Order: sequence, then C-alpha cells, then structure tokens
Amino acid sequence: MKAIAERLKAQAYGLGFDLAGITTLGPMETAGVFDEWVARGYSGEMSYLPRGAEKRHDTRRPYEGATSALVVAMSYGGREPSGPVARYARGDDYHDVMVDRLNALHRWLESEVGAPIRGKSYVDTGPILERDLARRAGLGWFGKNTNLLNPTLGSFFFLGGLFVELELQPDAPFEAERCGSCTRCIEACPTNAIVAPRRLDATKCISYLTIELKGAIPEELRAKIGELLYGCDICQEVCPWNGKFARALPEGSPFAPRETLGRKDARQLARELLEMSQEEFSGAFKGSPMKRAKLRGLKRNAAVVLGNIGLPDDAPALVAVLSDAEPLARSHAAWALGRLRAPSTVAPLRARLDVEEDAAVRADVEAALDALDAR
Ligand code: B12
Ligand code: SF4
Ligand code: SF4
Repeated sequence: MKAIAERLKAQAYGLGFDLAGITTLGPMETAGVFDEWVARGYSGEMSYLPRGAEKRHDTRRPYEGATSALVVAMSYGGREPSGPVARYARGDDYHDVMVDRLNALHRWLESEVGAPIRGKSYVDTGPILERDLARRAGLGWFGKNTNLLNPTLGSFFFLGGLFVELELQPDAPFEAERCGSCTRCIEACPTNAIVAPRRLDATKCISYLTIELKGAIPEELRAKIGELLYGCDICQEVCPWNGKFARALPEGSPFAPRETLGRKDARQLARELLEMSQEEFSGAFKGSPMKRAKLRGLKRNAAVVLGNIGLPDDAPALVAVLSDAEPLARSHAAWALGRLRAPSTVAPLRARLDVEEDAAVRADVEAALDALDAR
C-alpha cells in the first residue's frame, strides 16, 4: 500500500509532526545491546525495563497482529536558553500530546481504508526500543550520546509510533552514522555517564538521578548535578548537529514553558519547590512531565541545587525542610546545609538530631554538623 503510506505521512506532517517514516515490525537488531546494557546494571532502579525485555526483542509482540508502524518525531525546540529544567519537560506532557495526534492518524487511516483497523499508539508507553524503531523507519542514527539524531532536525525531538494491522510500504532504514570523530558529548557529560560511544550508564546520568531515581542521590554525584533541577540537556546542547539544526518552538507549541517555570532561575525555582504543599504542587504541575518525580523527588533535587549554589541566604529555607514529612527531603536538606556552612544552622541541625529517628537522615545531619565543625 504505497499510496496510502505516503498520504499517511503527509497527514502526520499536517498534524504537526516534524518527521514521519514507516517500518515493518519484527526482531530488533539492537535487542542484544539492550540485554547487555541491563546485565551490566546500567538500567539502575528502572525495573520496568528488564521486565519488558522479551517484548522489546520483537516489535510484533507488544501489539499482537500488528505488522507495520508509522514512526513520528516531534521537535521540542532546542534554541531556547538552557535552564534548571530540561527543555522536554518545560511544557505539556509529550505522552498526552503525541498519543492524541497518533490516535487521530489512526482514525484518519480507518476512514481512508473504509474499515476498522486494529492498532495502537505508543509514546514511551510500551516495551519498545523506540530509538531503534525510528532508525529502522529512516528517522536518524544513534548519536554517541545514545540519542537519535536526524540530519535536518538534530536530536531535540520526541519519538512515537502507531502500530497497525495493515501492510504499509516501509521506508529505508537510516544506515549512515554521522558522528564521525566528534566526541563532544562524551567529554561534556558532568558525571561521565557516557561510558563509551552509544553506551550510557543510566545510574550516573543526571536525567535518571533527578527523574527516575526514587531514593537518595548518591553523595559523590550530588555536586556534579550543579544547578539542574529536572533532567539534563548537556550532551545535546554541545552537539554540533543541534547547534546547526535545532529549531525554535513554534508559536502556540504545547511544549512552550509553562507559567510555573517562566524564566525562573534555578535558585528561585528550587526555593519555590521547597516551600510547596502537595495541593499547590498538584495544581501547578497538572499535565506536566515533571509530576513523574513527585513533590518529594523535586524537593530532594531542589535541596541539592541550593547546596550546590551554596548561598548562606538559603539556609532558612533549607532549615525549614529539616522537619518535612519526607525523610528524603530532610536528608538532602541536611546535606545542603553542610555545603552552606552557615554557623546559624548549627542549632537547628542539633535540634533535628535530638528528634530524628530515620538512620539515613541522622547520618546526613551528622555529616552536616561535621562540616560545620560542630560535633
Ligand atoms: C529508559 C529511558 C531513559 C533513561 C536511560 C536512557 C538511555 N540512554 O538508555 C534515562 C532516564 C537516563 C533517560 C534520559 C533521557 N531521555 Co529517555 N528514555 C528511556 C526509554 C523509556 C527507554 C530507553 C532504553 O530502552 N534504553 C536502553 C538502551 C540500551 O537503549 P538506548 O539508549 O535507546 O540505545 C539504543 C541505541 O542507542 C542503540 N545502541 C546503543 N549502544 C549501541 C552500540 C552499538 C554497537 C549499536 C549498533 C547500537 C547501540 O541500541 C539501543 C537499543 O535500541 C525511552 C523510550 C523508549 N521506550 O524507547 C526514552 C527516550 C529514549 N528518552 C528520550 C529523552 C528525550 C530523554 C532525555 C533527552 C530527557 C532529558 N533531557 O533529561 C534524556 C537523554 C539522556 C541520554 N543521553 O540518553 C527520548 C529520546 C528521543 C531521541 N531523540 O533519541 C525517548 C525515545 C522517549 C520518547 N518517546 O521520545 N531516558
Ligand atoms: S543527559 Fe546529562 S548526565 Fe545524562 S548523559 Fe547526557 S550530559 Fe550526561
Ligand atoms: S556531540 Fe558529536 S559525538 Fe555526540 S552525538 Fe553529537 S555529533 Fe555525535
């Protein structure tokens, strides 16, 4: 079905997708890379990844009966200044935005064919190696930072797929590898998380540490997070392909920064997060990808950022968090106070030690008092 494949892609562009390609479904070439990655422990606490390994090996498994997929990419900008929140997470949740549009394409396809077509839309919502699926549909190559790169769009884009039980004329896979001798992303990564070209140790990646990790951030990595509150764009910002081809967000884009984030700097946003109640958080971050880290995760990140900025003026805000209901927030606030070394915080830290029952928090409070020479 060649003609319909071309019209389906044209329809995708019309709906605001920036790239569209078609692939057949079947065994994935990089399934072995995925297995080895998991075996090395690089997936950390993201237990949903190894759980879905079987299905990731073959794209016919996630949706029984499907034979083809339309794979789309949607730009989330890249020309805007860097900031405390990664660009992908500043606006509306991409899962919702893209699944709605892919579902609309599904309905369009059914009306064109004049019959119901079984199928399903996926945007990071199924056990699918999306970057490999997109490479197979001709959308780009695996950059050394592991992101899929396209020669006309760079890498600041999301991926999604519409799986259908319909034979569609596939596009040629993207076979070229255009990083050449460049290693900028590997050198720029603050935590050395790109352990080899195209190999990411997620447990060291700031994106994982600030979004996916539910517990404490390993102490040796906290300082390296700098002023990043949520996600990380560094290995994409330094990429020459993005320097040349990243786009500005179009007017009215659902990925434009929301009110809550505005042009706030890291310190301002961190202070606001530390003071936020659960109700305020639910209201301000409704429909935002940032909800994934939950308020407790964001308070943890905010404390790390204020500790890294290191201004004694932030001590009162961090002291207030010492009595937060969440041990995670309390322990990271104590760590941050240890970095600030403000003498005025000795008394509140000691007072916390008198009542604190959580062993991890006690250890961080004690370490902070040590840093202040106050034990
Ligand atoms: C888990 C996950 C993460 C983890 C791990 C990332 C990682 N690199 O593995 C963490 C939390 C760290 C993360 C971070 C980010 N993520 Co993420 N993430 C995913 C998720 C859910 C699964 C990825 C996965 O399977 N990883 C396992 C490894 C082994 O696979 P991989 O990195 O994709 O690598 C493939 C290729 O590079 C290739 N490959 C790797 N090594 C080698 C070696 C050889 C020799 C060969 C031939 C091939 C090869 O094969 C691999 C398997 O197909 C996907 C959605 C999905 N379902 O695919 C989104 C996804 C990859 N993430 C996305 C985004 C936007 C991000 C961030 C940019 C967000 C941010 N700003 O903070 C960062 C980028 C960090 C980075 N450098 O990758 C987009 C990427 C779009 C793109 N242009 O590539 C995706 C596709 C979500 C989406 N639907 O748009 N993510
Ligand atoms: S997202 Fe940041 S921490 Fe993760 S690999 Fe890229 S530069 Fe390193
Ligand atoms: S920075 Fe260089 S090596 Fe890294 S993805 Fe971009 S082109 Fe490839």
